[in-house]
Amino acid sequence: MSKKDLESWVTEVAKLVAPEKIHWCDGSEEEKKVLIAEMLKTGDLLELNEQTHPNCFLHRSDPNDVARVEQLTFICSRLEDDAGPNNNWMNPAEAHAKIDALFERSMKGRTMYVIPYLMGPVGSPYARAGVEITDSPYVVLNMSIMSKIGDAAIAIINSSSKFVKGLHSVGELDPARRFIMHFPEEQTIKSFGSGYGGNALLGKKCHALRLASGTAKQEGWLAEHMLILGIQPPQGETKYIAAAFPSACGKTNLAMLVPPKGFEDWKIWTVGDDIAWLHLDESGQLRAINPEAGFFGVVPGTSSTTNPNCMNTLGKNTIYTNVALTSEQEPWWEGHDLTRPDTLVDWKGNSFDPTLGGLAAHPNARFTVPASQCPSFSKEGNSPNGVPISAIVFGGRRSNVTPLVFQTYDWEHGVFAGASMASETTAAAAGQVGNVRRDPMAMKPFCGYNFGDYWAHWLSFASRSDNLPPIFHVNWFRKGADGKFLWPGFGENIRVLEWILARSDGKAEGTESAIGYLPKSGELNLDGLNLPPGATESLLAVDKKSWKKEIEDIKEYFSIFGDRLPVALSDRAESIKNMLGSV
Ligand code: OXD
Ligand code: MN
Repeated sequence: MSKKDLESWVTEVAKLVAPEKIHWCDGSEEEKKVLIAEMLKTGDLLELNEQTHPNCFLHRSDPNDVARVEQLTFICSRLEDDAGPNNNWMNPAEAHAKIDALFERSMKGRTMYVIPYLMGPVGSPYARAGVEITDSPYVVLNMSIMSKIGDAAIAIINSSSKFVKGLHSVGELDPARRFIMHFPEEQTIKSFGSGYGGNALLGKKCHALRLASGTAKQEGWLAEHMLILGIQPPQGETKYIAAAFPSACGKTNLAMLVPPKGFEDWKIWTVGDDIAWLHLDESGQLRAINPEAGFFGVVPGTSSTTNPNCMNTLGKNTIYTNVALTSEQEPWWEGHDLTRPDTLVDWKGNSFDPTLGGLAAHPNARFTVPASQCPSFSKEGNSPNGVPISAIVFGGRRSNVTPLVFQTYDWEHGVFAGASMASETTAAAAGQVGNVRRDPMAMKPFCGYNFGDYWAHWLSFASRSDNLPPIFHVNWFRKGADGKFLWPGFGENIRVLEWILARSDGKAEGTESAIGYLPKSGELNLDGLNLPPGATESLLAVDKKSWKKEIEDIKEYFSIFGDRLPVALSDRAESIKNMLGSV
C-alpha cells in the first residue's frame, strides 16, 4: 500500500458516494479555522462564551444519534467463528453489498473529506496510520483533536505497507439505515448513518480497538481498553499502571486522579484515559503507548470534586457535544460545580423546564479536548517507546462478592481474572439496573475477534517473557449491609494503587486466599480515612459461598466459547473452586 494506492481507493470511493467536492485534510490551523467558520454558518457548531471558554464550541447531535450502537456493530470476518459469540457477525460479501447500497451517492452535494491520521506518538515504532473518508466536518474537527492528521500519517502510509481504510457517511442519520462494519481481513471499516463519537470517529474504537486487537494478535502485541497512569511517590521513581474498567466505572477519573489529603507529596501522571497499545520490548518488559492524542470523555458528573484535573483541562479548545447551554453561552451539565441556572437551553436546543423531570445535558454528553491540556499530562505521554508497565489492573462495579483489591497468583491467573471480569449495569445504560454482565478485560464491545482466541493470545505472553507485570483486580463499588458504598473512591483510590505498587516492588507481603493475595492487615494505608468499624474487613472479605456461585457463573459464561476456550481458563476455574473447598 502506498500513497498511489490511497489515491486510487479515494477515486473508487468518490465514484460510489458522488461528492460535490473532495478535500484532503492536512490538519493545519488554517484548515480548522475554515471548517469552524463553515460549521458556525450551518449551525453545526455554536460558539461558546469567548471570554470564559476561548475556542470552545457546542455541537448538538441528532436526538436519535447519541451513543455507540452495539446491536448495529458487526465484525465481518470470513469465518463466523473468528468473530466469536462476543460479536455480531455478517458475511463480508453480504456486508459490503448491504452498506455499499447505503453509501451510493450518499455524499451528493456534500464535501468528501479525506483524513490521513496517525494513532500514537509521532516517530513511534508502535504508531499506526489510517485514512478516514467522511462527509462530516464535525468528524474532521474531532479527529484533529483525537489523532494527528496530515504529514505524520502520510509519511507512514508512504513508507510502510499498511494503513486502515475507514469510510464514513452520516447519511440521513436514520437509525433504520445505520451500520458500523469492520472487515478485519481487509483492514477496512465502513460506518453509515451515525455522526456520534465511537460510531463516527473511526480512529478510536473501530481502528484502535476492534481492528487493532486482531492485528495485535497476529503481530504479538495487545490493543486494550485501558487507561495508563504514572504514579510518583514522594522522592520516588514514577511507576506506570495500565487499568481496564468497563464504562461508567471511573476510568477518566482514575487516570487524572488528584492525590488527596495525606498524599500531597505524591503525583499522578496521565498518559491515557481509554486505550493502551502494549508491546514487549527486547528485555521482555511490557511497554504501553496511548494511541490517542485527545480525550473524548463523558461530561455529566464531572466536577471539581470528582475530577479537578479534568475541569482544568476543559474550558479552552474544547468541543462539547450535547451539553446544556446557559444564557451566558457557557456549557452546563448535571453534576457541574455550579448549581443549575434558572435559564437554560437543553441538549436538544429547547428551553429547559426542570418541572418536566428530564435532564438538561444528555447523560452521554461528551467533551473532546487535547490530552496535552491536562495539568497532569505525563511528560512521557508522547514518548515513542511508551512507558514501562509495572502492574495491570482489572476492575468492575460489583456491590458484593469482589473485594476492594486482590493480586492474582501468576499471569495465567491474571488472564483468568480479566476474562471473568463482570460489572453491574448502571442507570446510564438501557435495561435493568444492577444486573451482572460479563465484560472480559472491559473489551466486550471492542474485541474484534473471538474472545476464546483473544484469551489464548493473552496467555501466550507467559512463554514470551519472564518479566511480565503482576495482575490485580479492584472493585471501588462494594456496598455494606446498609446499601452504602464501603469505599470513598475517587482520590482515595491512590491508597489501593500504593499497595499495588508495593506488591509489584516486593515491598508488601500480602496474605493468601482462594482468589489471590489480599492486603495483609495494616498493609493498606487507611490513615485519616475514618472508615466505620468493620468496613475494612467487609471491603476485603472473600465470602466462600458467593465465590463458589461466582465460579459456577463464570464456568457457564466460558462454556459459550466451546472449544475456542483455552483449557487453562477452565482448569483455573476448577482449581479456584477446589481451593474454596466445601461450604
Ligand atoms: C468510550 C466508551 O466512549 O467506552 O470510551 O464508550
Ligand atoms: Mn472507552
